[in-house]
Amino acid sequence: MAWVAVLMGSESDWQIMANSVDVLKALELDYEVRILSAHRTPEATAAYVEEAGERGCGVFICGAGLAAHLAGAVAAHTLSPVIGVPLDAGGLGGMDAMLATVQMPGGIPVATVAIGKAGAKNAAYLAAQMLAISDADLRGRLIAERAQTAQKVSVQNDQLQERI
Ligand code: RP5
Repeated sequence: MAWVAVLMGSESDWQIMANSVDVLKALELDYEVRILSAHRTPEATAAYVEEAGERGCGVFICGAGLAAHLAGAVAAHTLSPVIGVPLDAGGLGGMDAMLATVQMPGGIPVATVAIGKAGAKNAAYLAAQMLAISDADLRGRLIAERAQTAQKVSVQNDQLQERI
């Protein structure tokens, strides 16, 4: 089965990017995690993307802050889907990373999710949904997970009604 690469530009991104890994684990997907930087380790980033593709990596999730070129640099080296997670690493609240990640030139797409924790989680769900196109078991796990989420909201609503 295809697996997911979770990449980040710095160790300082891990606290947020761990949310991607938590979702991948819960959905029983195989994954690898690497610190690779578009600017600090450009050759190693390109080499990893190419060899990961040869080893069956189906989707790349890339988290980065500030100038946040990691997702774009990865997308330049693969035809597999790349999902960018903009991170808040400085004074601009992550808007810097979001604009850098989302504004790709035509022909080299990066699917960009929300800044921070919600984006990290959604990157993993989106990767799972992509792989579920050709994996009925995974699709079943995603359906079950959504039903659980709906059930949680319903319980929370009942509890709120009792309090007001
Ligand atoms: C980006 O610069 C990284 O993705 C990180 O979000 C940010 C700051 O990196 P450090 O200086 O904390 O290593 O490339």
